[in-house]
Amino acid sequence: MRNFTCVNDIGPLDKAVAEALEVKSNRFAYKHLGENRTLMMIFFNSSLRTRLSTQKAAMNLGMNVIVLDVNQGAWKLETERGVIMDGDKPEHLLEAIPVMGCYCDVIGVRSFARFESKEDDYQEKVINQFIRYSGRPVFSMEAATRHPLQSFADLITIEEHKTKSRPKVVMTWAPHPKALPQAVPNSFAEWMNATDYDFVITHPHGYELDPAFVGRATVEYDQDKALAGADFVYAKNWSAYADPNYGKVLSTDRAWTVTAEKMALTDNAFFMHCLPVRRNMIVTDDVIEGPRSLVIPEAANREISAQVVLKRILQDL
Ligand code: AN0
Ligand code: CP
Repeated sequence: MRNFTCVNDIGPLDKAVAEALEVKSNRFAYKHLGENRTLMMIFFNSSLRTRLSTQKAAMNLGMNVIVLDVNQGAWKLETERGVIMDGDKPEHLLEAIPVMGCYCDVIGVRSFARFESKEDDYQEKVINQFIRYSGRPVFSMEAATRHPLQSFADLITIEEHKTKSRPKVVMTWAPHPKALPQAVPNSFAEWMNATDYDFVITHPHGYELDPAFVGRATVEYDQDKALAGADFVYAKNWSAYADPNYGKVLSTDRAWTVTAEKMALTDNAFFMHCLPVRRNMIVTDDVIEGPRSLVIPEAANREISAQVVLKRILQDL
């Protein structure tokens, strides 16, 4: 593997899941693969799980790790070419990227949608510049439109817990006070569409995702109907995608919060969320703390998804 930014980069999902389970059962089997190799993780945005799980995965493979929080201690970076740099940004990404590439063998990048330009976000301008100018393999630690390490961990978690060959997986929008990217729901949809699961998306009117990500999913605007018979409930907030409301919060309607009453409509479904989660906005305390909540195993599988991706990148260096 050279770069990892979307589901297509991982190849057949059955093989990827089998490899993940093998890595999980013996996570130190490849501890020499990363010897004298350096991973550089670049964060333009905050993170708890991604930074810890990816560093742990790299250490399992014997790698050295450098972490840079761009907004804490590094020079502020200009990202647009052609700008007269007389403002507050002393350095351009076009120098910073190849410089970073000099000090490492593999680069992970977290760069969320900025909601300044839908075009820029959906063209993945930042991570694509890393791919183009770093001279190193690059993987996404959540870019503007996708969060593939999360989706891969979600898939592993579903495969570990499903009791039917084709489970019903329902991704539901849930309320949140701040404008969040579409990366997690886009990516989850992209990965679910690559399985043969029964996949349903439910959200209020106005929260339609990019049709390229919705794909073969069934879209149901009635959350109760969508939840009926579900085996997995995947909750997530996202801001509006459609123009003219791109990046806006249109509703914080707590009728969409995942409660025990909502979960009672399902077929004793598991509850999933990528975290961080706002309790009693997205999901009630009793549901997230309940016996069907998978949020912790899901987070634990982030180490595994990262390790499979790093292992494949190292094997192809
Ligand atoms: C981010 C998001 O919704 O994309 C990261 C999730 C993994 N969430 C927040 O910023 C709260
Ligand atoms: N799920 C996830 O990516 O969490 P962090 O934002 O804490 O990395």
